[in-house]
Amino acid sequence: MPDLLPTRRHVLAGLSAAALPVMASTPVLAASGPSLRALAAEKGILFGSALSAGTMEPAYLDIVKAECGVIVPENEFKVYVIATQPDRYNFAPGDTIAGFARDNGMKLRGHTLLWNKAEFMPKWLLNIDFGANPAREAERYLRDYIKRVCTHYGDQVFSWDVVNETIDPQTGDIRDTPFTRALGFDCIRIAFEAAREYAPKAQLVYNDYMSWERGNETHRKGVLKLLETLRAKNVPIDGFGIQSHIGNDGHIKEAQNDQWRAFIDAAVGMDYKLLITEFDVNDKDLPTDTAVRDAGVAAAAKDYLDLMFSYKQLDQFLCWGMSDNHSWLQGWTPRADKTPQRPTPYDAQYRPKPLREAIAAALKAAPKR
Ligand code: 9MR
Repeated sequence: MPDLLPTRRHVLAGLSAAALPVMASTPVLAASGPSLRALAAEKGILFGSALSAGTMEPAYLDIVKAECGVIVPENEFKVYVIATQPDRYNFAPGDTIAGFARDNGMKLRGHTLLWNKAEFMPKWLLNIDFGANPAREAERYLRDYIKRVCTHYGDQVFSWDVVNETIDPQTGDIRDTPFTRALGFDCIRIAFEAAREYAPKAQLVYNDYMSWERGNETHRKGVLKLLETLRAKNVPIDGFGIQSHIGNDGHIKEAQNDQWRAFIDAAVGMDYKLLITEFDVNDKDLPTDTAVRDAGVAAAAKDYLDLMFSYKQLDQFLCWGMSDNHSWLQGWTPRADKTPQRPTPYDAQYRPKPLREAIAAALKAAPKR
């Protein structure tokens, strides 16, 4: 039986989804046929989405429950939520998401133990004084933080983004943060070692946003160098999370397929598992017209996913939100024409879009892993 059906009213009225009024009580006008979770599972892929504690209204959760087999907290496991002050740990927002996953039989990913980017550290941590022996104190802090977070969530988190975005896309080098100033590359090693120690059953992942479009060459090079170094130094790491915010640099039509394949080939050649961790499609260089835009988004997604699913090392695929109204892109990279972005599988009224069809088609075409 399909997971979701059009509503009776929808069918009886013979209306197109777009013509329906939106009411608070409107049931989900979701896709008919198998869920994305089921389509993915047939190919050995786990499908899911980010979920944020602030967007848990019932109609949205209906979509998440119908479509997803795995959830990742969008912000609630980040250090700026958990550790707003030194020696204070607030797990309440993260527990809300973890509870939802558990109650609904979904797996849980963790994002992220070390987001090694100054911009996303709480102010107190950014200005931290590691004292007379900064390397020792920075290591002590990092290990202790990772221990607290990993032991709090225990085995429920089956896969951790241990380190996120530590490569500067402009230089290809490791970013400058309080941890790299005190420890250099060692902070990355320490983070993975602590994660292995305190989350011994979890898959450990490096996650970053280098993309397949023009303009990402230096970023890709830097990430590859990092992946090589991690292997050369025997750092405990299992997977490479490719965020997949495609179109994000405004070059949606300028994919560098050959360079991208060479990049992924190199990662799998080093025996990394692959994950799509944060998929969405930024439509800011597509025209205003909704139909044209949705078609452009769907086409870019199909091309991208066909390429990615051709790698059997890829067995997790998460969207960064399931509906347009809950996408980070609305606030972060608004369109010049001021219309809302349409980057996710469902629109703001929770109706499935051509992007959902493209995802379903790519999953159906994917080889089994
Ligand atoms: O979607 C997230 C947004 O709500 C937050 O304000 C922002 C800063 O914490 O982070 C966004 O998620 C990012 C993710 O954690 C890492 N990769 C890029 C994502 C989009 O910016």
